Amino acid sequence: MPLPADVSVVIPTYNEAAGIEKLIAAVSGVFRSAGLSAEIVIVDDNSPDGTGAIVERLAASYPVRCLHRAGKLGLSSAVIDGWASCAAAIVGVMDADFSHDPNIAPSLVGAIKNGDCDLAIGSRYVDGGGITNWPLRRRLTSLVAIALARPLTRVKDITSGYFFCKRSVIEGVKLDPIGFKIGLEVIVKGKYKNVQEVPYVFTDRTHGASKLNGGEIVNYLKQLGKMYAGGRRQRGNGFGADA
Ligand SMILES: Nc1nc2c(ncn2[C@@H]2O[C@H](COP(=O)(O)OP(=O)(O)O)[C@@H](O)[C@H]2O)c(=O)[nH]1
Ligand SMILES: [Mg+2]
Repeated sequence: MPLPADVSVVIPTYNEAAGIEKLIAAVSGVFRSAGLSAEIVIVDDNSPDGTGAIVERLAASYPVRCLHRAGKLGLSSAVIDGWASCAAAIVGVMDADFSHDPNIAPSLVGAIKNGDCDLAIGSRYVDGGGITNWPLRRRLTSLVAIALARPLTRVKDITSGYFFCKRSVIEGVKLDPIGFKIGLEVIVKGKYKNVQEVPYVFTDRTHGASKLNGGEIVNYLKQLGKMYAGGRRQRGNGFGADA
């Protein structure tokens, strides 16, 4: 058996055929340039546009493998299934649509590797971070979503979908697969001492269509409701330098 990579980055996909090769090339290139051994784990939900087959083909040229699921089962459960298949000491997640700037991935992983934190989050809401070309409605939704979760944590970008953590942060933690916000699950329930937020500028997708719909807002409210009901207030839970 080959040694596991230092880092496994899970990328959930549903109909991302148009941009997936470019993304895999970019992510693997960024890690290689930073001297990090990384595997990319695509979790594809039987995309009708053939994303899964494209990834299978790319596995000959890039450090990527594809987990195939039978149908569209949701973003968070895709990430959880992806992580369950990983052996690396550091695991992470990013979207397939270039919204999450691959260039900051080495900084996120580096912050964990050099002992600064156990959880490193790509953040739109710390100095240097931001959002381009999101319609006003989407920006407002994001700000309201964050305001609603504010009492749960001191992390600024609570709904970030771009982060890395030590495996131990999520090991044995029951993550609820509801909805889109796997980051919130990890931020609130994960076992970590220190967290760091690394700024990046979120760009809206240029290929394909968003899978976020009104139903996800309801799911988010359900997810929050469960967290508040569970009394999982984590204020002061191991927050370190960044807080
Ligand atoms: N495997 C899987 N991936 C999904 C699903 N829904 C969304 N995704 C992926 O999750 C990421 C985020 O979705 P996206 O549509 O960009 O959401 P948005 O950025 O909030 O508009 C993308 O890489 C999608 O392809 C799903 O049900 N299953
Ligand atoms: Mg997106």
